[in-house]
Amino acid sequence: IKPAKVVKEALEKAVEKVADLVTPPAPGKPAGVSPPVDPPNRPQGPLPRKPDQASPSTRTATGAETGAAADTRGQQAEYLTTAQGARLYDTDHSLKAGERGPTLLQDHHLREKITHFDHERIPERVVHARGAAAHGVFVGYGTAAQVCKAGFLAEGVTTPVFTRFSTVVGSRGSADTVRDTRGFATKFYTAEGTFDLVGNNIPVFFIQDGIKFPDIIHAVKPHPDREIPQAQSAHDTFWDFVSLHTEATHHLFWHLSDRGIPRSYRMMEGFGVHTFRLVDAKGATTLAKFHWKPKLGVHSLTWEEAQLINGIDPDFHRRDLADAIESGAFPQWELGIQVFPDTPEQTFEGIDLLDPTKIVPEELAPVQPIGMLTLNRNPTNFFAETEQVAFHVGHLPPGIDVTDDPLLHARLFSYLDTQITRLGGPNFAQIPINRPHAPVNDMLRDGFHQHAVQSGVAPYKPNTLDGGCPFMAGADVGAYVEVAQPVAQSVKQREAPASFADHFTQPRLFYRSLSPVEREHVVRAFTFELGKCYEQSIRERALRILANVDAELCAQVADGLGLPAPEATKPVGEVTPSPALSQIGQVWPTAGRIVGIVVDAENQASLDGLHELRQAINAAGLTPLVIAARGGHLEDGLEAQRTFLTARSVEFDALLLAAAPPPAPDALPSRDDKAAAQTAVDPRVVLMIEECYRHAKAIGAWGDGPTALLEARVAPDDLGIVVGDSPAGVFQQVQELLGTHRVWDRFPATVV
Ligand code: HDE
Repeated sequence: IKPAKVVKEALEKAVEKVADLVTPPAPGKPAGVSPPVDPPNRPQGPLPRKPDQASPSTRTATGAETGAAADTRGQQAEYLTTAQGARLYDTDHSLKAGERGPTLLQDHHLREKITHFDHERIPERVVHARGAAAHGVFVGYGTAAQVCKAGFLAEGVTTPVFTRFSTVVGSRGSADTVRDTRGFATKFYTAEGTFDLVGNNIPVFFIQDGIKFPDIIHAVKPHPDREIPQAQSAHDTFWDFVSLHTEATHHLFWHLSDRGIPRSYRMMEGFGVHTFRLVDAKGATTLAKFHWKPKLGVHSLTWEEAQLINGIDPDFHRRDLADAIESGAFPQWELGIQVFPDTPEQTFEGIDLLDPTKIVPEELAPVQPIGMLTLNRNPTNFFAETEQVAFHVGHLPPGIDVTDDPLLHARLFSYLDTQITRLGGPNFAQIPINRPHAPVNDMLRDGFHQHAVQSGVAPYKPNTLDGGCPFMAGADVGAYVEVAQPVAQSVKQREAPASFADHFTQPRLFYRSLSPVEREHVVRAFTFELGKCYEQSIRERALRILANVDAELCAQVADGLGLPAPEATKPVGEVTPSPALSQIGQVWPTAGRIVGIVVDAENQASLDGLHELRQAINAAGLTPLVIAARGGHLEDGLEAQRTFLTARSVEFDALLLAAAPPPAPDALPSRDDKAAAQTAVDPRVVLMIEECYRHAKAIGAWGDGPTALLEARVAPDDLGIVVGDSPAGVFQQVQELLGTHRVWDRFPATVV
């Protein structure tokens, strides 16, 4: 009798649950309009976007504009099912022999759910594990047609793309703003086959031959014994390697410059690094280097900001990219090429074009624009798209070929190889994000995760049984034909050419092309990184390299380390600076910048004109964030988006002070009330001002705002401080200052 009773009760409970599911929604509560307080009991639309994301315009690229339904969520369909499509009535309780009894092995739903979960993680990328990506479009200008026949570069041709940015060293969960090189990989889904431009934000690389890649990566990754430090280059194994391996010096200088700590993925240049060979419609060839030029200019964080952000918002770059796209501030880059005659020597002005540790200064070979990239849609699912995307330098369309750069050749092997492990077999090209948009008709068969149901009996060539199909194409119908490049009669050997031997002239060229403030940052970065090494011999060896590049730089770093500056052993001569290498000195668009506005809810005057100010900031393409002591409602249509507890200066490109808010009760949780009472302005606001000042940011103030400035010991007439009567007038001047990114003149550089 007892078991029957238990079964009956269980059935009754199940029926009750099913009845719950079909209960209609409360009247007057339309689905998906406002966040439900209680969990919904019927399918509803996705939650609305948060207010920050709705500025500067409420436009998103998720609708008809791109044809993608980014808001589609699997969870929105009506009933939960198993992977086989059977509807479920309960997913919270395992099937048990009685309420308190043991769990039954026959519970297929439990086993399917747990088994799938157990296998949810795949190996992260061995390098570039941490990344963020977006969809977009590339439009060709047609200007490349003279040198390259690739169809996607023709005038007005629009090609869908997917771009993934990344750090190199850190693991998938590491912080965004570490000092590192950034990956900049773009998949062009062209009509002639996929083209992957797998580049970095630094135009040179640490090594000249791919066989050394495992060495440099083992050196920079965390120490194998304790697995520390995470996502850092400031440690002994890295400096041990690069101080012994002088061909890394040029990349090292870029890595330690402001390029190693970008403000945003949207504000980075990208480089294909290697020299490629372009082929025109008649078969003539040209050598070329690819460059991405950001419309917003190249901007960086300060080192202190970068370190703070790693703790405060480890997702800073990922969030910045997604928020900008969500708000309609679509980032753009112009694709450009430097072109060189395809001579047998493959050199230009004495620079070996096959050496990936060398640049060709833009003043010698200008970057010529050939198209525009716009990122306009966020991925719908991080794992399916950003994690599973597989780039490969060998994915080339007709018109783009490789050269004999030995680094590029190792890469041509590595990407496919690593993806077989990472994506669980050879069929990853069938994953939606990797599927070419050109028709695929291969004879690759079977293997793990085969999704195609291939018909026919003759996946081989030649055949008669499948009608001889598929046939070979000629160049006239778009076949990819490698350039018939002569190969030098030579001996087999493991050697580098003599033209790869100069490791110091170009680092000097880079360093001497920077403005004094940028050079000062490089000096500090070397001093910081070497200061973090334990081994004295490594520091001394690194200084010997610096002595060869620039005696002044070496002396300053040596001074910081408390070591004597060594003499140069292979000093290089004078160089002609390349102004294009400096990121400072130009005025850039300010779109997409974040402006913090400090208000005091108790002081009505500080709220006056805020609506208009927010509108003006939005209209200028920037994002205003109102900061108050408490979150929530301030007045009609005005909410505080940050509080003194959640806001930190590093989130803002500029700070506006509409008030000098007194200390809130939660201002100083770790200090006694007496100390708090002595402060006229909330100390967290004071800290925000101090940090913005130190990080050379523009600060504006009106109303009581100047009082807060004084509390932070910032003089109202100092450089980059704007004090005025009206919010709009102050913002206008602050926006002008933002055009140059920072007010560097506030702190004149001490380096020569
Ligand atoms: Fe990569 N690199 N790389 N690399 N690389 C990978 O491929 C490799 C190099 C770059 O967002 C891996 O799928 C070797 C230069 C980017 O998914 C791997 C060598 C440049 C990304 C690999 C290099 C890059 C990768 C790891 C020396 C700039 C991320 C996971 C011969 C031009 C792509 C993967 C993404 C990823 C190998 C050097 C850029 C292991 C052997 C130079 C942007 O295959």
